[in-house]
Order: sequence, then C-alpha cells, then structure tokens
Amino acid sequence: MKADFILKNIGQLVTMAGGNGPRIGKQMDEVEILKGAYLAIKDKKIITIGTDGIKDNLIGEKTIIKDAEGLTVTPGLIDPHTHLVHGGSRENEFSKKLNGVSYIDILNQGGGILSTVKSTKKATHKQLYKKAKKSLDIMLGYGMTTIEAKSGYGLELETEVKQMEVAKNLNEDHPMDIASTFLGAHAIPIEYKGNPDKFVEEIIKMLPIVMEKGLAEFCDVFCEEGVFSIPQAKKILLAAKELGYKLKIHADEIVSLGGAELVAEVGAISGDHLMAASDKGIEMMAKKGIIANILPGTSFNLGKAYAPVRKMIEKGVPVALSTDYNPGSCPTENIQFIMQLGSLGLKMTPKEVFTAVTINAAYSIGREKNIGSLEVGKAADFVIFDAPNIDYIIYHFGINHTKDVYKNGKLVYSNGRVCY
Ligand code: IZC
Ligand code: ZN
Repeated sequence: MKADFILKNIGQLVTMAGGNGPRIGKQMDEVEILKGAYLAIKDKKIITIGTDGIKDNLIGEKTIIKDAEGLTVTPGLIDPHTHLVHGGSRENEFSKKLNGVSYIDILNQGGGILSTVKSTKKATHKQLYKKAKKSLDIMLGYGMTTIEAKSGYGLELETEVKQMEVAKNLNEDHPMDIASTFLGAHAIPIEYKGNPDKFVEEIIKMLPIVMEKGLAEFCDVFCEEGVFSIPQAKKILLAAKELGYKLKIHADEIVSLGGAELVAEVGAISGDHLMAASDKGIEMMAKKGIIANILPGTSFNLGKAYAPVRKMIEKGVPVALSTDYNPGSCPTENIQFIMQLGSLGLKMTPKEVFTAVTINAAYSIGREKNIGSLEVGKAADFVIFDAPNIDYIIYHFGINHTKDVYKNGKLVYSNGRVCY
C-alpha cells in the first residue's frame, strides 16, 4: 500500500501502544518509545510504524515525505474536561479571590458560575462561537487534537442548547474533535435557591430533549457542598443513565462529600477533580477501573491541595489529566502547563503524565479505539515537539514546546500558527 504521507527521522516516537484497557499502576510509567522511527499515513489513518528503514512499497509518486529532524513525536493530546463554550470572563473576581474570598462564597454571592450564566445568556450563538473558536486555536497550538466540552452556563434549556449547538458546529467546522457533555446541573439558579429539588426535576425534564437533539453524549453534575448534594446528583445521573448518557461527575472538588463513592456506585466513565476524595472512594473507583480525571490547574489557581494521585496510581485507579479550562477556577487552555503541574504538583513522572493526556484521556471520553495512541488503524493525530525527549517537555516549564500538529494526517498548526 502506498502512503499519502511519511514522517521520517523521528528522534523519539512515543506510541503509547500496548495494553488493552486504561493504564493502571506501573503501566502508566511503561511507555513505548521508538528511536529513529518513521510513521506512514493513508486516508487519515496510520498504516505503518517502523524503525528499520522505510519500506519501498510504501513510497508512490504522490507520497509526501517529511523529515522530523530527530525531534519528539507523541499522539495528539486529549483534554477530557473543559468548559469551552461560555460568555464573558471573571477577572473582576480575581482581587476578591486574592483577598481570601473562597470560590464557593463568590458563587453564593451570585458571582462565579452565576456571573458566567448571565454573560452566556446574553451572548449570541455567533459571539459564543467566535470566542470558543479562539480558545480551540490556542488549544491546537499546545498540541491538543480532541477535547471534551461541557454546557452548564444556561441552567435553562434554551441557553444550554445554545452552548451545545456551538460545540456541535465547532466540532464540524474546526479541526479539533469535540465530545459534548450536558452539565445542566452546574449551579442552583437564584430563583430555585429555596427549592433546589424543584430544579433537579427541571434538569431531569431537559435530559430527553438534549438526547433527542443529539447534542450530548455525556451527562455531568457538579456534586459539591452548597451545589448539588449526593442524593440530588444521584437522581439526575441515574435518570441520565436510563436514557443512554455516559456519566461524569465533578466529585469531591472542595469538600469530601462521598463523590468518589458515587462515581463508583453509578458506574460513571470518569470521576473528575477528586482533590478531597476518601480512601474508600479511591478503592471503589479502582475496583471498577473508573478513570480519575485530575485537574491540577484548578488546585494551583484556587490555592487548594493537589489530588492524591500517587495514592490513586498505587491503588490501581487509571489517571487522566485535564485543563478544566473555564472562566473561574482555571482560566487557561495551556495543557502543557497542566502537564508540568502533573509532575511538579501531583508528583507524576513525565511518562505517567503523557499516559494521562493520551490513552487514559481517550478512555475517559470513550474514544480509545480511534485515538490516544499511535498504532496501525488509528487516527493520524500527532504532535511534533521541538524537544529531544518527553522529560524535557515537562522539565522546561511555562513555554510552548509544540512545533507542528497533525489532525487526521493533515498539518493544522505549524511554527506558532494555525494553518488548517
Ligand atoms: O465556571 O467556575 N468548578 N465548575 C465547577 C467550574 C469550576 C466552572 C466555573
Ligand atoms: Zn469542571
């Protein structure tokens, strides 16, 4: 078979190949790295990976051959937790936060998520699209080729749908693949403060409508003290499961409420945050092989403890990392900084970090058959980093190491600019 494209002279090719299931324990640190490799692509997919000279039968008249100049190549990075589509920003709360007012207190004063709800309601589809597209271009530049995006800044059907339609349109128009999550249960609207159970009923009514419109594959709940309680979250999640949604939970982000236990009990695909997860909850997640989606940028930005990731890895919980990109608790699209916090804050090795943003992240959004590793038959999503090895990318922090990004075999970002 003749290749459309061959990338040759790859110094270190991080394939993430091997294993059948999310990587746990020591597997997270056992990463296949091929030296002096090449990668051959046809029809958006990988057809050959080799180290012993490019086979003649791969090269046809139209085959394009590019020299990777000895640099490092990894699978396209996957971010399984973002709040991509929203109106406005919240820098007006920044000084308050620096003066010690907590995230939850700001929310209780009608700010935080509720402030972004106001801006998102006001924004048109076109405005939301333009703002989210700008973020997607930045993400592409950091080497991300697939992300998850949540709604949650409407808290009523019309605006929630508007957000998810923006994500759907961007998924079609932009090189980034976007997996969509309905997060109607993101905060209690002020008008329901005295009767949150009534709002739970309203969300449950929205679930079949969102599903019928084909706008979301996952359902998520912000389960936290002062937001949605364990019984309220459970009620929404079980109703969603019944309709065919896969489940995600913002669990134990601030207070140890039993969120990790709920993640295991309802059989979610991932439990997210888990900074305050209990030992019992961690063990229950390990038993079910549920992904812990860890968001160290939020710990960094809120000045909170980092999630107990070493304990999770030791207990056999598969770990993924995400930006949590949102206008409040983590306003950054820079996954490379998040990966550096993975090492500096969570004490993960660079290999564990790369496992967490590739193959384990793919499992966390149910895309593991097509992305997350560079293997024959999988999508040709990959990044050429201007670095001699992956340790260098984590160690040399705060800058962007991306040279080129390929999505489905096509160059979409090169030397500082998008080019799709
Ligand atoms: O806008 O504050 N934690 N939801 C739960 C968020 C952070 C996003 C936000
Ligand atoms: Zn979140």
